[in-house]
Amino acid sequence: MSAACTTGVPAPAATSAPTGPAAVAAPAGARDVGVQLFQWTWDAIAAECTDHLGPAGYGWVLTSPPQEHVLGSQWWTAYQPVSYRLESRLGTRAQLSAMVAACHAAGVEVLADAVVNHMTGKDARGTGWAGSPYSHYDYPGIWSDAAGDFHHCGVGPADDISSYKDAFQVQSCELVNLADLATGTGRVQDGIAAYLTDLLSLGVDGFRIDAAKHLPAEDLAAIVARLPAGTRIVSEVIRGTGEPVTPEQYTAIGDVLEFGWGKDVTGMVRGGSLRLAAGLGTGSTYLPSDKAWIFVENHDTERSRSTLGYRDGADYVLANVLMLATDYGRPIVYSGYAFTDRDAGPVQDAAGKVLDAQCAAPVGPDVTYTDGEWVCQHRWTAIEGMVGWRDAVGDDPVGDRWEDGDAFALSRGTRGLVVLNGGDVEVAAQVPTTLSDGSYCDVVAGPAVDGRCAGDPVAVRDGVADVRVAPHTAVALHVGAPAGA
Ligand code: LAG
Ligand code: CA
Repeated sequence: MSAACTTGVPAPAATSAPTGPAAVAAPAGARDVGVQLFQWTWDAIAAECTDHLGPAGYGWVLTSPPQEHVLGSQWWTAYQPVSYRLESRLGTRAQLSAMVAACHAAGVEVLADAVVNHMTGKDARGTGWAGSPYSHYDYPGIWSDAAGDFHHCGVGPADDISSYKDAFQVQSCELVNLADLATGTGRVQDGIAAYLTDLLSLGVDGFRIDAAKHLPAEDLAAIVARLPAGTRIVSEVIRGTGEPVTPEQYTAIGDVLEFGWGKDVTGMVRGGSLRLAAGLGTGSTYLPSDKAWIFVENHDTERSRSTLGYRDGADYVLANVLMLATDYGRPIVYSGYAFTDRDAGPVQDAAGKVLDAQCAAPVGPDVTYTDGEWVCQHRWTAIEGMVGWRDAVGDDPVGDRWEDGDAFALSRGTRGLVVLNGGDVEVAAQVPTTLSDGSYCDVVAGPAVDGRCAGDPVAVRDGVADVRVAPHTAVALHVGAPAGA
């Protein structure tokens, strides 16, 4: 597929190897869409950056945790670090390094999931993926109880968090029995910073801080202060009603995941009124836009089914279209594999190494996926088309809004218009727009081939777009995708 046809935005020029995190920062408003490639191997991510993410206009990729982990087939072994060796069932250090280089050459930044609040959660001793021996509170050469490296909060019999209304418990007790690092000590801060610095030395651009809510903000700030300025940090702080630890407490450190957005769009869609979602992000209940990273789902909400997911088909696509159209926050597309069992890991070989992802064929909202198949939401026509749309509108703000029944439109300055129809009947409407007169391709319907739109071309005349939008679909036009170009 040609990038020029899809997006009108030229593929990024190959850049020389960046020298540090600041060197690859994207200009504000351009290529700011990320994708979480959940449980993808380093080799598979490298190929995806070159073949799809770069050409489609994705600006960055979030990987699963790269450090040595406990053994087991479940996906969540990655969230139980045994050491900070960059050796996991997703690949070796060399493969990780090669992946970062390949992604950078494709114009895609790399963020790693950094598990720094805790180590393992098993009471029995064991050996990690790379052969390191460990027990619950002893990681030879790294952390030990003898050195005071773990919290033992003394609440309840097992030191587990039992109340999220108590900040001390949330931050100093154990999250599901995971050995909680004493992140207030200089020794632990140095050790964690050394791990993150090692990742930066391979060219990684920044980090999702896993379970950031469970680290006091001042501890995380002390760790981040040990990293070079410009390192991208996005803290995972799940917003909870009435909880003392809030996402806002982490904004001085870097950016923060805004869980409210995906939760609210899901509630509106499930309640049958997508139209209400038009205004998401305009109130004051979320993080400030320049700090917020938004998503329809992540690997946890996909499993708890607390948000829309791939099984929701057309409505899930609409939520993604809206996320990519809004000027609130920075969007992250999620891409995973099909599952029935919540714990099921990705497909592995006999030794437990994850097999390189290969997208199901075809992919899209109407496909039924077999367990283990890679759903590749980031390649779905409508989602990929909207990534190009977003790159084309850049930092133009949301302009005129329009609505009619269950349909509504958002425009972004003079560069893009999207019309979403959450209802059960087709909408045919004259939608006001500041796009110049002409004929445009609908990029939700698919990329143009040889200058011919995949869907019906849409005419704009005298500041009005003449659109037909089928039930539970969207139509999106932008200056980079004129019809017949
Ligand atoms: C996260 N963010 O704060 C991750 O997004 C989330 O996926 C992680 O939980 C969690 N924090 C810890 O990093 C995942 C699974 C848990 C799993 C945990 C540790 O959702 O189910 O716990 O990773 O692997 C599992 C078992 C527990 C058990 C624990 C310790 O499910 O029953 O107590 O392991 O053995
Ligand atoms: Ca903690």
